[in-house]
Amino acid sequence: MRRKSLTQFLVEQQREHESLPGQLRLLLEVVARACKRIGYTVNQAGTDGLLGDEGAINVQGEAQKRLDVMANEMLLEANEWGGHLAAMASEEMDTIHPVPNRYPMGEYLMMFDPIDGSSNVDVALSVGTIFSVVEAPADISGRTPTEADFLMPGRRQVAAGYALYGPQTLLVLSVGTGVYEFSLDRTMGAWELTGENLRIPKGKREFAINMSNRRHWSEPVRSYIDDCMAGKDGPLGHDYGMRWTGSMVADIHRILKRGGVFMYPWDSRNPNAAGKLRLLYEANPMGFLIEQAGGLAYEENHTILDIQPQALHQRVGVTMGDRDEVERILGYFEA
Ligand code: P6P
Repeated sequence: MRRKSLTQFLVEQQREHESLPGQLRLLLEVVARACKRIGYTVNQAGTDGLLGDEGAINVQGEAQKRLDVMANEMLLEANEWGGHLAAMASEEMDTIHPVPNRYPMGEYLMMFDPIDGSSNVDVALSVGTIFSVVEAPADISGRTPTEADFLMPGRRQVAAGYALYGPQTLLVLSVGTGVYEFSLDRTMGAWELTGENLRIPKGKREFAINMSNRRHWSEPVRSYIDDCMAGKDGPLGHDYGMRWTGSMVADIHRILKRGGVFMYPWDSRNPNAAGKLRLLYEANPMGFLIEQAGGLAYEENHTILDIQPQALHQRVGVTMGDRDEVERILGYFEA
């Protein structure tokens, strides 16, 4: 049977839910097309000589990959003329990118990480693009957008999602009515619906964390992971598996499909920065999807989506995934 296209899905969502206005539907279609282009570029990077560093350091203090810069340009170029957005912000850009005056200003703001986990590309491992959409402040059309306009809690997101460039090229998104997965049919270049209303499978005893950071973690995190490592004879009474791919998109996708929990917790290396991951470009959009799929997303003992951002590139500690497992971890913070 023919699968639904992304367009048909979004038109039906718009018809059934007033939460998907026409402008937002069109924005998501543009983002999907840009992600398709990024996916092709990533897939061809080896033969097209696009691997390696750009030779610059981004605002995060990370070596910028050539593909980080290209993917960022692709998202800016694809989204600035459509009249859906007032401005964009990117993990790869020092400050925001207002829509150029030659184009109409729209009613949404979009934040994105153009290629999350980009160092994986050089060794042919999965990477992804993460995006987050909020409604712009009502008065934005009469003025130039500012960084402050982006500093909204993740609870205000009207859409979020990611593209995963791996063995399959996938687009996973939510507009607040559940999580939906689309697979790229390369013969037609079309996104086809392959997963409806994804729910995190319960009971998968598997954690994703970079174990080499153990000495930097807080005591509750160390105790939880040590209890997981103790296996079925330990306090948790179960053997646990572990996965760590170096790409949040790949780890979160596995959790949406197979269960488990993802952690990049606060660590002592840089106490002011809380954790490594960025609130606006990684934790909020992924936290939105995880909650939409029945899971929980926390920084220590408070929900990520309710954090009031103080800065565009603010970092945050992250624990998200299976509701029961996250609640188990919360118990270590309350002990
Ligand atoms: P580490 C990629 O750089 C990223 O932001 C996430 O996608 C990923 O989960 C994490 O950092 C990997 O960090 O310290 O293990 O390299």
